[in-house]
Amino acid sequence: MIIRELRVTPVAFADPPLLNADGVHQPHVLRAVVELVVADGRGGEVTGLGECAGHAWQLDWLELVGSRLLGTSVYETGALAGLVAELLAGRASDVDYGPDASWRRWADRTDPPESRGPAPVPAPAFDVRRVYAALEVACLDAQGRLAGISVVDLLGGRVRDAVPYSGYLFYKWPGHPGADADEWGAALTPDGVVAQARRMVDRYGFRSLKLKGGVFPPDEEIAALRALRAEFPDHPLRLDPNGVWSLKTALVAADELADLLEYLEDPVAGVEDMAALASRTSLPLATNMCVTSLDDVRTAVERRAVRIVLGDHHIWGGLRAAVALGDVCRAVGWGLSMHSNSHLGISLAAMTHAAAATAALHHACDTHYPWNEADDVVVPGTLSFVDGSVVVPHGAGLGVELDRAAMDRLHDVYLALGREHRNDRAYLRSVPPDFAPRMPRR
Ligand code: GKR
Ligand code: MG
Repeated sequence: MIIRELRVTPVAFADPPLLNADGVHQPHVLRAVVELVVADGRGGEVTGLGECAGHAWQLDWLELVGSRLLGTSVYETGALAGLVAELLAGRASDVDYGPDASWRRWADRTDPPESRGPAPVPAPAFDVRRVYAALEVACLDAQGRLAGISVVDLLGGRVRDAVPYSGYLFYKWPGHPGADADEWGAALTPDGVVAQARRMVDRYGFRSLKLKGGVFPPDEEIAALRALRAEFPDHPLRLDPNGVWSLKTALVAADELADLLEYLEDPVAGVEDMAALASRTSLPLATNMCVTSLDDVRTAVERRAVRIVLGDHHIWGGLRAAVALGDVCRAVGWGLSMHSNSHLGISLAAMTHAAAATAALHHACDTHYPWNEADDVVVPGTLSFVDGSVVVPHGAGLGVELDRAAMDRLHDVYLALGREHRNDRAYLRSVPPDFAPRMPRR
């Protein structure tokens, strides 16, 4: 079953002004839809779907790999991983990440350097895995379509029929500057966060809640968690400041949060500060920032830095790697959760298949999908949240179909934008000072 064509279509979909430690989400998220056209051996073909971030470098690298994929077998994902690594080896330093690519430039953050750990700049291998992951998902989707079986079965079979997700709460402006308020409205106070959570829970049935923190001073974020606890006495709660707290701040905050949280995610940056905090709090610490590959496991275990890791197939190198992470976590005694970034339905389906095949995953997974579901590229009807969970799609492969008209529309949006990178920080800085309410900085 030979690969005939790789099509990569960059798209841009609408996103609300969600605040994070780095800035604020821009009005559109850049993603890419990967289509792998494979001969079915009977004179026809199937198309496997994948999805990844739409940064310019990722598109360039997919294009580079695409030209060498043609004629290879869709079943040989091991060889594909080797090919991707070989073609992309050493390329990270050649890539133009843009003059103000904030996600790469933690070094120019405004908080004092002594309050930070090592900058979480991804190693080249990190980027290579991200390219491979999109292709591996498309290969598995195609394999499933060819065999008439589900991706979860290619991953070893399901251990659950439906995957629980957490409601992912964000501090939020009422709308993008210059635009009307969106349907979610503002969330800039504890009451605003609770109202957002109420809406999420009522609409999707989430049974766990995560607040993206690192936006306001810690005591305000702790107040929001207390308000959530009062409103949702039985929901496990999480807070994720994305590593921007100093160790000193985190020690105080951890004491206050000890009776409130299921886990505290990346309160400080770097494995050493996480370890220092872990040794002085009973609160479980989780990460998707200081353990992002197998290379990080040994140090994190030795330093006892974390108790929960958030996997993510986009980052760990595909669905099989995401499932295998469960075995690693079980072996070293870590809990496993799942990280998310803004994504479309192809990735939600992929995340759901991986989680359904991972016995060691005992925490509800993160997803940004409720923020973006109105602008999806998959045919509606397959993916929905019931009691906070997504039922594993039943069809062959990922079980979702591409809505080509929707993809074309979002591709036109991408072209009209003319933007090639995500830059939350530049967007925050571009907001006129008289826009109210302006995000307070620490
Ligand atoms: O979407 O603003 C966001 C998040 O901050 C995202 O970029 C993070 O990667 O959700 C993520 C996390 O858990 O760190
Ligand atoms: Mg996180």
